[in-house]
Amino acid sequence: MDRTFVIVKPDGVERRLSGEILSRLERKGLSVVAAELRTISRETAEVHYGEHADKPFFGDLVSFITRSPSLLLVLEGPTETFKVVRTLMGATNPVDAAPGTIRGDLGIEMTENLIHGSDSPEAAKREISLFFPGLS
Ligand code: IDP
Ligand code: MG
Repeated sequence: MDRTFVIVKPDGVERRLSGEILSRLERKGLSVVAAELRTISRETAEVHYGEHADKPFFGDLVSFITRSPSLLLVLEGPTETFKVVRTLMGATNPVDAAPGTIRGDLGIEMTENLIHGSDSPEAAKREISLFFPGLS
């Protein structure tokens, strides 16, 4: 089985959409391997979003992702799980995200786009280790 890492971001939990979002991922055929409601620390957020450290929105991004609890998920499916999740998520900017996707159906603003999903198998491995170091 193939695993990826997902975050229902603070806006999704605050809006009580964590069940809706997890339900969409489960209905697609993915299984929950690990789940935790956790307020992400600033240190972890800075490592997680390290690729964006030089972007003008980095400070706001770290403040946003740490502002209240997120639902952290490790999900498993038969193949290309990261891509399955990315397809269900929709485009980064919810304004551009297709109807039927999580961001397309549930969001409007780029800074409050509900969900993170690893963007490659390598990122999935790295992010699972960062957030769930004890997971075998
Ligand atoms: P992704 O979440 O679809 O993988 P990334 O490009 O990796 O998109 O960006 C990470 C997160 O940073 C996005 O989900 C979004 O919340 C935020 N972000 C990306 N680009 C911008 C921007 O131009 N302005 C503000 N926030 C942004
Ligand atoms: Mg990304």
